[in-house]
Amino acid sequence: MNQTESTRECQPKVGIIMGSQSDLPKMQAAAELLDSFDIAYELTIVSAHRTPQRMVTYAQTAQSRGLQVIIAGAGGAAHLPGMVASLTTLPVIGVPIHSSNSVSGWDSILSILQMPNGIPVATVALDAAKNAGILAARILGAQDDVLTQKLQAYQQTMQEKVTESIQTVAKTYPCGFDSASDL
Ligand code: RP5
Repeated sequence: MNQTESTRECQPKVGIIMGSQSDLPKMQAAAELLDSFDIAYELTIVSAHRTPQRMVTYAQTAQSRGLQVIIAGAGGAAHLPGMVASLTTLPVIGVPIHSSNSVSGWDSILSILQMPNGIPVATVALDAAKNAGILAARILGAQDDVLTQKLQAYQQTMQEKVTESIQTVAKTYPCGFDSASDL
């Protein structure tokens, strides 16, 4: 493999950022999901409050560096996703983190969710970094048939698992619903 091919294959399409290393145990689920779909990403720490200039530089250079989606996780006074969204036109997915300085998690949920009109952040559930990865894959999949097929296979696998669990439960709790239909 030559250098050009190597560079192209490693070109990150998704930027995963978080306010602190303490967020990583939860945010790594987004990275694992992207790995499973062979989507190249970069991952680093960008703190809105402790490294504000780094946040500005990261967000303002993200698109020119080839990123197409940003996943931003933060806890407590979680300003990182919203501020990054204000500094780029890329789609930003926010992950509220239940962190050491969270009151209950609602603080970070509402900080990320309640954005003003004009600057949206696609907010996933508390600690739901995996869903942020899936959402990033879906955004990229809109322009990528191979990725769309992988996403369809992923959903099919989930459906099959639920079907298996329905059959398992039905053995213990028989019910008329399933026996009366082909569902
Ligand atoms: C937020 O403060 C970070 O995103 C993290 O969730 C939280 C706590 O950070 P540390 O004090 O653990 O570095 O900005």
